[in-house]
Amino acid sequence: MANKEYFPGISKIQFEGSGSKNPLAFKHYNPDEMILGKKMKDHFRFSVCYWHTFKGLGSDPFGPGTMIRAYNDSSDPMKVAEMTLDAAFEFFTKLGAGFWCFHDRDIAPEADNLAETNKRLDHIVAKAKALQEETGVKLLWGTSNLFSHRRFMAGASTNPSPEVFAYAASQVKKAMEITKELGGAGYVFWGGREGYETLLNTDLKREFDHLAKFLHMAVDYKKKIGFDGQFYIEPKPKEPTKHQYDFDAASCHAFLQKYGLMDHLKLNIEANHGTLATHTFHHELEYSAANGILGSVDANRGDLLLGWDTDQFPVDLYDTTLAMYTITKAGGFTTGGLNFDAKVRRQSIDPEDLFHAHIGGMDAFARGLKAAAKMLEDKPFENFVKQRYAKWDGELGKKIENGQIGFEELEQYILQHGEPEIQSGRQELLENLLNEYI
Ligand code: XUL
Ligand code: CO
Repeated sequence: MANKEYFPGISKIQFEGSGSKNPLAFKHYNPDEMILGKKMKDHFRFSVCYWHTFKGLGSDPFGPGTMIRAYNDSSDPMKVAEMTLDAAFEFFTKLGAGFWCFHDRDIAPEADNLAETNKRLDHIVAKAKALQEETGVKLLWGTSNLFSHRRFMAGASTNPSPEVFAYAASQVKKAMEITKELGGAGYVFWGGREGYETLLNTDLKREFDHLAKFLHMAVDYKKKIGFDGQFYIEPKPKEPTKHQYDFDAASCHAFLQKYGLMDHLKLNIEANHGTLATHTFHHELEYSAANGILGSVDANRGDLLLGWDTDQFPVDLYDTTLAMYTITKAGGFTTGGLNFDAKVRRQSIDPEDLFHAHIGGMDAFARGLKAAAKMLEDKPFENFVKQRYAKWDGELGKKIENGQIGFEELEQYILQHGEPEIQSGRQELLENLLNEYI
Protein backbone atom coordinates (compact mmCIF):
# COMPACT_ATOMS: atom_id res chain seq x y z
CA MET A 1 0.00 0.00 0.00
CA ALA A 2 1.14 3.59 -0.66
CA ASN A 3 2.84 5.55 2.12
CA LYS A 4 0.45 8.43 1.83
CA GLU A 5 -2.87 8.09 3.67
CA TYR A 6 -5.83 9.56 1.84
CA PHE A 7 -8.35 9.00 4.61
CA PRO A 8 -6.35 10.03 7.67
CA GLY A 9 -7.98 9.75 11.06
CA ILE A 10 -10.22 6.90 9.91
CA SER A 11 -9.24 3.40 10.88
CA LYS A 12 -10.81 0.06 9.95
CA ILE A 13 -14.58 0.28 10.43
CA GLN A 14 -15.67 -2.10 13.18
CA PHE A 15 -18.98 -3.67 14.11
CA GLU A 16 -20.06 -2.10 17.41
CA GLY A 17 -23.69 -3.19 17.54
CA SER A 18 -26.98 -1.32 17.60
CA GLY A 19 -26.26 0.64 20.79
CA SER A 20 -23.22 2.35 19.28
CA LYS A 21 -23.30 6.09 18.68
CA ASN A 22 -20.10 6.03 16.64
CA PRO A 23 -20.89 7.24 13.10
CA LEU A 24 -17.82 5.38 11.84
CA ALA A 25 -18.93 1.96 13.07
CA PHE A 26 -21.37 -0.67 11.83
CA LYS A 27 -24.46 -1.03 13.98
CA HIS A 28 -25.92 -4.00 12.10
CA TYR A 29 -23.46 -5.26 9.49
CA ASN A 30 -21.37 -7.86 11.26
CA PRO A 31 -19.42 -9.56 8.45
CA ASP A 32 -18.84 -12.95 10.12
CA GLU A 33 -22.24 -13.31 11.80
CA MET A 34 -24.09 -16.35 10.51
CA ILE A 35 -27.55 -15.78 9.03
CA LEU A 36 -29.41 -18.72 7.50
CA GLY A 37 -26.25 -20.79 7.57
CA LYS A 38 -24.09 -18.28 5.73
CA LYS A 39 -21.80 -15.42 6.78
CA MET A 40 -23.35 -11.99 6.36
CA LYS A 41 -20.50 -10.87 4.13
CA ASP A 42 -21.15 -13.81 1.79
CA HIS A 43 -24.84 -12.96 1.53
CA PHE A 44 -23.98 -9.50 0.24
CA ARG A 45 -20.59 -9.56 -1.46
CA PHE A 46 -20.57 -5.76 -0.99
CA SER A 47 -18.80 -3.79 -3.66
CA VAL A 48 -17.71 -0.14 -3.93
CA CYS A 49 -18.02 1.49 -7.34
CA TYR A 50 -15.09 3.46 -8.66
CA TRP A 51 -16.99 5.99 -10.77
CA HIS A 52 -19.13 7.72 -8.15
CA THR A 53 -16.96 7.15 -5.12
CA PHE A 54 -13.56 8.12 -6.52
CA LYS A 55 -14.23 9.91 -9.80
CA GLY A 56 -17.44 11.72 -8.86
CA LEU A 57 -16.81 15.16 -7.42
CA GLY A 58 -20.35 16.45 -7.11
CA SER A 59 -20.82 18.17 -10.46
CA ASP A 60 -24.36 18.72 -11.71
CA PRO A 61 -25.81 20.47 -14.80
CA PHE A 62 -25.59 23.78 -12.93
CA GLY A 63 -22.05 23.68 -11.71
CA PRO A 64 -18.77 21.82 -11.48
CA GLY A 65 -17.65 19.55 -8.67
CA THR A 66 -17.57 20.70 -5.08
CA MET A 67 -15.32 18.02 -3.62
CA ILE A 68 -11.58 18.48 -3.25
CA ARG A 69 -9.67 15.22 -2.95
CA ALA A 70 -6.00 14.81 -2.16
CA TYR A 71 -5.67 12.09 -4.81
CA ASN A 72 -6.55 14.59 -7.56
CA ASP A 73 -3.72 16.90 -6.65
CA SER A 74 -1.52 16.64 -9.76
CA SER A 75 -1.53 18.02 -13.31
CA ASP A 76 -0.36 14.63 -14.61
CA PRO A 77 -3.44 12.49 -15.36
CA MET A 78 -1.54 9.22 -14.86
CA LYS A 79 -0.25 10.39 -11.49
CA VAL A 80 -3.86 11.16 -10.56
CA ALA A 81 -4.87 7.67 -11.75
CA GLU A 82 -2.19 6.06 -9.56
CA MET A 83 -3.01 8.12 -6.49
CA THR A 84 -6.72 7.47 -6.95
CA LEU A 85 -6.10 3.73 -7.09
CA ASP A 86 -4.10 3.88 -3.85
CA ALA A 87 -6.88 5.91 -2.22
CA ALA A 88 -9.51 3.46 -3.48
CA PHE A 89 -7.78 0.42 -2.00
CA GLU A 90 -7.24 2.28 1.27
CA PHE A 91 -10.99 2.98 1.27
CA PHE A 92 -12.02 -0.62 0.40
CA THR A 93 -9.78 -1.96 3.14
CA LYS A 94 -10.87 0.48 5.82
CA LEU A 95 -14.54 -0.05 4.95
CA GLY A 96 -14.19 -3.81 4.77
CA ALA A 97 -15.95 -4.16 1.43
CA GLY A 98 -14.75 -7.33 -0.23
CA PHE A 99 -15.23 -6.18 -3.81
CA TRP A 100 -14.92 -3.28 -6.24
CA CYS A 101 -16.23 -2.42 -9.73
CA PHE A 102 -14.92 -0.08 -12.40
CA HIS A 103 -15.29 1.19 -15.96
CA ASP A 104 -12.11 1.10 -18.06
CA ARG A 105 -12.07 4.90 -18.27
CA ASP A 106 -12.49 5.35 -14.52
CA ILE A 107 -9.17 3.76 -13.68
CA ALA A 108 -7.07 5.15 -16.54
CA PRO A 109 -7.71 8.28 -18.60
CA GLU A 110 -8.13 8.00 -22.35
CA ALA A 111 -5.06 9.00 -24.44
CA ASP A 112 -4.88 10.29 -28.03
CA ASN A 113 -5.31 6.88 -29.63
CA LEU A 114 -6.49 3.40 -28.68
CA ALA A 115 -3.01 1.85 -28.53
CA GLU A 116 -1.78 4.50 -26.10
CA THR A 117 -5.00 4.29 -24.06
CA ASN A 118 -4.56 0.53 -23.73
CA LYS A 119 -0.96 1.00 -22.57
CA ARG A 120 -2.18 3.29 -19.82
CA LEU A 121 -4.74 0.68 -18.82
CA ASP A 122 -2.08 -2.03 -18.67
CA HIS A 123 0.03 0.11 -16.37
CA ILE A 124 -2.85 0.76 -13.94
CA VAL A 125 -4.13 -2.81 -14.12
CA ALA A 126 -0.72 -4.14 -13.07
CA LYS A 127 -0.87 -1.84 -10.05
CA ALA A 128 -4.48 -2.85 -9.31
CA LYS A 129 -3.53 -6.51 -9.46
CA ALA A 130 -0.78 -5.97 -6.90
CA LEU A 131 -3.15 -4.04 -4.63
CA GLN A 132 -5.79 -6.77 -4.92
CA GLU A 133 -3.23 -9.35 -3.89
CA GLU A 134 -1.99 -7.22 -1.02
CA THR A 135 -5.45 -6.42 0.38
CA GLY A 136 -7.53 -9.46 -0.63
CA VAL A 137 -10.13 -7.17 -2.22
CA LYS A 138 -11.66 -8.76 -5.33
CA LEU A 139 -13.19 -7.49 -8.53
CA LEU A 140 -16.96 -8.07 -8.67
CA TRP A 141 -17.19 -6.94 -12.28
CA GLY A 142 -15.57 -4.78 -14.87
CA THR A 143 -17.24 -2.73 -17.56
CA SER A 144 -16.52 -0.31 -20.31
CA ASN A 145 -17.47 3.34 -20.64
CA LEU A 146 -19.14 3.55 -24.06
CA PHE A 147 -21.06 6.72 -23.36
CA SER A 148 -18.83 9.65 -22.32
CA HIS A 149 -16.67 10.27 -25.40
CA ARG A 150 -18.31 12.28 -28.21
CA ARG A 151 -17.80 9.38 -30.67
CA PHE A 152 -20.49 7.52 -28.72
CA MET A 153 -23.05 10.35 -28.79
CA ALA A 154 -25.40 8.22 -30.95
CA GLY A 155 -24.68 4.98 -29.14
CA ALA A 156 -21.91 2.37 -29.26
CA SER A 157 -23.11 -0.97 -30.71
CA THR A 158 -26.36 0.73 -31.84
CA ASN A 159 -24.56 3.60 -33.57
CA PRO A 160 -25.56 4.38 -37.18
CA SER A 161 -21.84 4.03 -38.02
CA PRO A 162 -20.19 0.58 -38.16
CA GLU A 163 -16.90 2.35 -37.40
CA VAL A 164 -18.18 3.41 -34.01
CA PHE A 165 -19.41 -0.18 -33.53
CA ALA A 166 -15.84 -1.31 -34.28
CA TYR A 167 -14.38 1.18 -31.80
CA ALA A 168 -16.78 0.00 -29.12
CA ALA A 169 -15.87 -3.62 -29.86
CA SER A 170 -12.16 -2.83 -29.53
CA GLN A 171 -12.78 -1.14 -26.24
CA VAL A 172 -14.89 -3.97 -24.82
CA LYS A 173 -12.34 -6.52 -26.03
CA LYS A 174 -9.68 -4.80 -23.94
CA ALA A 175 -12.01 -4.28 -20.98
CA MET A 176 -12.81 -8.02 -20.97
CA GLU A 177 -9.11 -8.83 -21.07
CA ILE A 178 -8.30 -6.65 -18.08
CA THR A 179 -11.35 -7.92 -16.17
CA LYS A 180 -10.03 -11.45 -16.70
CA GLU A 181 -6.52 -10.35 -15.69
CA LEU A 182 -7.95 -9.04 -12.41
CA GLY A 183 -9.96 -12.21 -11.79
CA GLY A 184 -13.32 -10.43 -12.17
CA ALA A 185 -16.36 -12.50 -11.21
CA GLY A 186 -18.40 -10.81 -13.91
CA TYR A 187 -18.65 -8.26 -16.69
CA VAL A 188 -21.49 -5.74 -17.08
CA PHE A 189 -22.97 -4.31 -20.25
CA TRP A 190 -24.97 -1.24 -19.40
CA GLY A 191 -26.50 0.30 -22.51
CA GLY A 192 -25.05 3.77 -21.91
CA ARG A 193 -26.43 5.51 -25.00
CA GLU A 194 -27.97 2.43 -26.63
CA GLY A 195 -31.35 3.95 -27.34
CA TYR A 196 -32.70 6.93 -29.21
CA GLU A 197 -33.70 10.57 -28.92
CA THR A 198 -36.12 10.57 -31.87
CA LEU A 199 -37.47 7.82 -34.11
CA LEU A 200 -37.35 10.27 -37.02
CA ASN A 201 -33.63 9.54 -37.41
CA THR A 202 -33.52 5.99 -36.01
CA ASP A 203 -33.74 2.51 -37.55
CA LEU A 204 -34.95 0.84 -34.37
CA LYS A 205 -35.01 -2.72 -35.68
CA ARG A 206 -31.51 -2.51 -37.09
CA GLU A 207 -30.17 -1.04 -33.85
CA PHE A 208 -31.63 -3.89 -31.79
CA ASP A 209 -30.07 -6.40 -34.21
CA HIS A 210 -26.69 -4.72 -33.86
CA LEU A 211 -26.90 -4.72 -30.07
CA ALA A 212 -27.48 -8.48 -30.16
CA LYS A 213 -24.70 -8.99 -32.72
CA PHE A 214 -22.32 -7.12 -30.43
CA LEU A 215 -23.21 -9.28 -27.43
CA HIS A 216 -22.77 -12.47 -29.48
CA MET A 217 -19.30 -11.26 -30.48
CA ALA A 218 -18.53 -10.63 -26.81
CA VAL A 219 -19.70 -14.18 -25.96
CA ASP A 220 -17.42 -15.59 -28.68
CA TYR A 221 -14.46 -13.60 -27.43
CA LYS A 222 -15.16 -14.61 -23.84
CA LYS A 223 -14.85 -18.26 -24.89
CA LYS A 224 -11.76 -17.53 -26.94
CA ILE A 225 -9.84 -15.97 -24.04
CA GLY A 226 -11.26 -18.36 -21.45
CA PHE A 227 -12.86 -15.67 -19.29
CA ASP A 228 -15.24 -17.55 -17.01
CA GLY A 229 -16.94 -14.58 -15.31
CA GLN A 230 -20.68 -14.05 -15.68
CA PHE A 231 -21.98 -11.55 -18.26
CA TYR A 232 -24.79 -9.20 -17.21
CA ILE A 233 -26.91 -6.57 -18.91
CA GLU A 234 -28.23 -3.74 -16.77
CA PRO A 235 -31.75 -2.49 -17.50
CA LYS A 236 -32.52 1.22 -17.47
CA PRO A 237 -35.50 2.83 -19.20
CA LYS A 238 -34.21 6.32 -19.94
CA GLU A 239 -31.29 8.66 -19.25
CA PRO A 240 -29.09 9.48 -21.01
CA THR A 241 -31.28 8.75 -24.06
CA LYS A 242 -34.99 9.41 -24.03
CA HIS A 243 -35.63 5.74 -24.64
CA GLN A 244 -33.04 3.11 -23.68
CA TYR A 245 -33.33 -0.29 -25.39
CA ASP A 246 -32.62 -2.26 -22.18
CA PHE A 247 -35.75 -0.70 -20.69
CA ASP A 248 -36.49 -2.99 -17.75
CA ALA A 249 -36.07 -6.61 -16.63
CA ALA A 250 -38.98 -7.85 -18.75
CA SER A 251 -37.83 -6.17 -21.96
CA CYS A 252 -34.25 -7.39 -21.39
CA HIS A 253 -35.65 -10.88 -20.87
CA ALA A 254 -37.53 -10.71 -24.18
CA PHE A 255 -34.41 -9.41 -25.92
CA LEU A 256 -32.22 -12.21 -24.55
CA GLN A 257 -34.75 -14.81 -25.64
CA LYS A 258 -35.31 -13.40 -29.11
CA TYR A 259 -31.59 -13.24 -29.88
CA GLY A 260 -30.54 -16.58 -28.36
CA LEU A 261 -28.58 -15.01 -25.51
CA MET A 262 -30.34 -16.60 -22.52
CA ASP A 263 -27.46 -18.97 -21.80
CA HIS A 264 -24.92 -16.19 -21.72
CA LEU A 265 -26.29 -13.21 -19.85
CA LYS A 266 -28.07 -12.46 -16.61
CA LEU A 267 -29.30 -9.14 -15.29
CA ASN A 268 -27.65 -6.58 -13.08
CA ILE A 269 -30.67 -4.99 -11.41
CA GLU A 270 -30.33 -1.40 -10.22
CA ALA A 271 -32.86 -0.07 -7.74
CA ASN A 272 -33.23 3.44 -9.14
CA HIS A 273 -33.45 2.13 -12.72
CA GLY A 274 -36.41 0.01 -11.64
CA THR A 275 -38.19 3.01 -10.19
CA LEU A 276 -37.44 5.06 -13.32
CA ALA A 277 -39.25 2.33 -15.26
CA THR A 278 -42.23 2.87 -12.89
CA HIS A 279 -41.59 -0.48 -11.24
CA THR A 280 -40.26 -1.12 -7.77
CA PHE A 281 -36.79 -2.48 -7.03
CA HIS A 282 -38.62 -5.48 -5.54
CA HIS A 283 -40.57 -6.05 -8.76
CA GLU A 284 -37.45 -6.03 -10.91
CA LEU A 285 -35.73 -8.53 -8.61
CA GLU A 286 -38.77 -10.78 -8.38
CA TYR A 287 -39.27 -10.77 -12.16
CA SER A 288 -35.61 -11.65 -12.71
CA ALA A 289 -35.62 -14.36 -10.05
CA ALA A 290 -38.81 -15.87 -11.48
CA ASN A 291 -37.13 -16.16 -14.87
CA GLY A 292 -33.73 -17.39 -13.72
CA ILE A 293 -31.89 -14.25 -14.81
CA LEU A 294 -31.15 -12.58 -11.48
CA GLY A 295 -27.42 -12.04 -11.49
CA SER A 296 -26.21 -9.04 -9.53
CA VAL A 297 -27.46 -5.81 -7.98
CA ASP A 298 -26.56 -2.13 -8.19
CA ALA A 299 -27.81 -0.83 -4.88
CA ASN A 300 -29.04 2.73 -4.54
CA ARG A 301 -32.33 4.61 -4.36
CA GLY A 302 -34.11 7.39 -6.22
CA ASP A 303 -36.15 10.27 -4.84
CA LEU A 304 -39.92 10.06 -4.98
CA LEU A 305 -40.17 13.68 -6.04
CA LEU A 306 -37.50 13.63 -8.72
CA GLY A 307 -37.86 11.84 -12.02
CA TRP A 308 -34.21 11.09 -12.69
CA ASP A 309 -31.42 8.77 -11.64
CA THR A 310 -30.37 10.41 -8.38
CA ASP A 311 -28.24 7.40 -7.36
CA GLN A 312 -28.63 8.02 -3.64
CA PHE A 313 -27.35 5.63 -1.03
CA PRO A 314 -29.94 3.04 0.03
CA VAL A 315 -31.39 3.70 3.49
CA ASP A 316 -35.02 2.60 3.09
CA LEU A 317 -35.50 -0.51 5.24
CA TYR A 318 -38.71 -1.45 3.46
CA ASP A 319 -36.75 -1.64 0.20
CA THR A 320 -33.74 -3.48 1.61
CA THR A 321 -35.95 -6.00 3.41
CA LEU A 322 -37.98 -6.86 0.32
CA ALA A 323 -34.86 -6.96 -1.82
CA MET A 324 -33.08 -9.37 0.55
CA TYR A 325 -36.27 -11.42 0.84
CA THR A 326 -36.39 -12.02 -2.90
CA ILE A 327 -32.62 -12.43 -3.36
CA THR A 328 -32.31 -14.89 -0.48
CA LYS A 329 -35.45 -16.80 -1.47
CA ALA A 330 -33.95 -17.17 -4.94
CA GLY A 331 -30.83 -18.80 -3.47
CA GLY A 332 -28.63 -15.73 -3.01
CA PHE A 333 -25.75 -14.39 -5.06
CA THR A 334 -23.32 -16.75 -6.78
CA THR A 335 -21.13 -14.65 -9.08
CA GLY A 336 -23.04 -11.46 -8.32
CA GLY A 337 -23.08 -9.15 -5.35
CA LEU A 338 -24.34 -5.87 -4.03
CA ASN A 339 -22.54 -2.98 -5.66
CA PHE A 340 -23.18 0.53 -4.33
CA ASP A 341 -23.84 2.38 -7.58
CA ALA A 342 -24.55 5.45 -5.47
CA LYS A 343 -23.07 8.86 -4.86
CA VAL A 344 -22.96 11.23 -1.93
CA ARG A 345 -24.84 14.51 -2.39
CA ARG A 346 -23.12 17.61 -3.77
CA GLN A 347 -22.91 19.23 -0.34
CA SER A 348 -21.33 16.16 1.27
CA ILE A 349 -17.84 17.33 0.45
CA ASP A 350 -15.69 15.58 3.05
CA PRO A 351 -13.91 12.26 2.46
CA GLU A 352 -15.55 10.92 5.61
CA ASP A 353 -18.97 11.43 3.99
CA LEU A 354 -18.01 8.54 1.70
CA PHE A 355 -17.65 6.34 4.78
CA HIS A 356 -20.94 7.46 6.33
CA ALA A 357 -22.70 6.72 3.04
CA HIS A 358 -21.34 3.20 2.64
CA ILE A 359 -21.68 2.31 6.32
CA GLY A 360 -25.33 3.42 6.19
CA GLY A 361 -26.00 1.40 3.06
CA MET A 362 -24.37 -1.73 4.48
CA ASP A 363 -26.25 -1.38 7.75
CA ALA A 364 -29.54 -0.84 5.92
CA PHE A 365 -28.99 -4.05 3.96
CA ALA A 366 -27.91 -5.92 7.09
CA ARG A 367 -31.19 -4.96 8.76
CA GLY A 368 -33.03 -5.96 5.61
CA LEU A 369 -31.32 -9.35 5.60
CA LYS A 370 -32.13 -10.01 9.26
CA ALA A 371 -35.79 -9.19 8.70
CA ALA A 372 -35.88 -11.25 5.51
CA ALA A 373 -34.28 -14.21 7.29
CA LYS A 374 -37.07 -14.18 9.89
CA MET A 375 -39.67 -13.93 7.15
CA LEU A 376 -38.10 -16.92 5.42
CA GLU A 377 -38.00 -18.92 8.64
CA ASP A 378 -41.59 -18.16 9.71
CA LYS A 379 -42.93 -18.26 6.12
CA PRO A 380 -46.02 -16.11 6.76
CA PHE A 381 -46.03 -14.72 3.23
CA GLU A 382 -45.03 -17.97 1.52
CA ASN A 383 -47.76 -19.82 3.40
CA PHE A 384 -50.32 -17.18 2.52
CA VAL A 385 -49.41 -17.34 -1.16
CA LYS A 386 -49.48 -21.12 -1.07
CA GLN A 387 -52.95 -21.15 0.43
CA ARG A 388 -54.16 -18.44 -1.97
CA TYR A 389 -53.27 -20.63 -4.95
CA ALA A 390 -54.19 -23.94 -3.28
CA LYS A 391 -57.03 -24.69 -5.68
CA TRP A 392 -54.51 -24.91 -8.51
CA ASP A 393 -53.38 -28.13 -6.85
CA GLY A 394 -56.93 -29.44 -6.93
CA GLU A 395 -58.53 -31.38 -9.77
CA LEU A 396 -59.60 -28.43 -11.92
CA GLY A 397 -56.39 -26.46 -11.42
CA LYS A 398 -54.19 -29.43 -12.25
CA LYS A 399 -56.10 -30.22 -15.42
CA ILE A 400 -55.67 -26.60 -16.62
CA GLU A 401 -51.98 -26.47 -15.74
CA ASN A 402 -51.30 -29.82 -17.40
CA GLY A 403 -53.09 -28.75 -20.57
CA GLN A 404 -55.64 -31.58 -20.25
CA ILE A 405 -58.73 -29.45 -20.82
CA GLY A 406 -59.81 -26.50 -22.97
CA PHE A 407 -62.55 -23.89 -23.28
CA GLU A 408 -65.36 -26.38 -23.87
CA GLU A 409 -64.64 -28.41 -20.70
CA LEU A 410 -64.20 -25.19 -18.72
CA GLU A 411 -67.59 -23.96 -19.89
CA GLN A 412 -69.10 -27.30 -18.85
CA TYR A 413 -67.49 -26.94 -15.44
CA ILE A 414 -68.97 -23.48 -14.86
CA LEU A 415 -72.40 -24.54 -16.14
CA GLN A 416 -72.32 -27.36 -13.60
CA HIS A 417 -70.76 -25.56 -10.61
CA GLY A 418 -72.02 -22.00 -11.03
CA GLU A 419 -70.43 -18.85 -9.61
CA PRO A 420 -66.75 -19.25 -8.47
CA GLU A 421 -65.84 -18.87 -4.82
CA ILE A 422 -63.68 -15.79 -4.17
CA GLN A 423 -61.46 -14.84 -1.22
CA SER A 424 -59.94 -11.70 0.31
CA GLY A 425 -56.43 -10.74 -0.81
CA ARG A 426 -55.74 -9.55 2.77
CA GLN A 427 -53.31 -6.88 1.58
CA GLU A 428 -53.63 -4.71 4.68
CA LEU A 429 -53.11 -7.65 7.01
CA LEU A 430 -49.98 -8.65 5.08
CA GLU A 431 -48.60 -5.12 5.02
CA ASN A 432 -49.11 -4.83 8.78
CA LEU A 433 -47.33 -8.13 9.21
CA LEU A 434 -44.39 -6.97 7.09
CA ASN A 435 -43.98 -3.96 9.36
CA GLU A 436 -43.71 -6.31 12.32
CA TYR A 437 -40.70 -7.97 10.69
CA ILE A 438 -39.05 -4.65 9.82
C1 XUL B 1 -25.74 4.23 -15.07
C2 XUL B 1 -25.27 3.02 -14.36
C3 XUL B 1 -23.88 2.61 -14.72
C4 XUL B 1 -23.68 1.15 -14.79
C5 XUL B 1 -22.30 0.75 -15.24
O1 XUL B 1 -26.99 4.62 -14.69
O2 XUL B 1 -25.92 2.49 -13.54
O3 XUL B 1 -23.00 3.22 -13.84
O4 XUL B 1 -23.91 0.52 -13.58
O5 XUL B 1 -21.98 1.26 -16.49
CO1 CO C 1 -25.55 0.82 -12.39
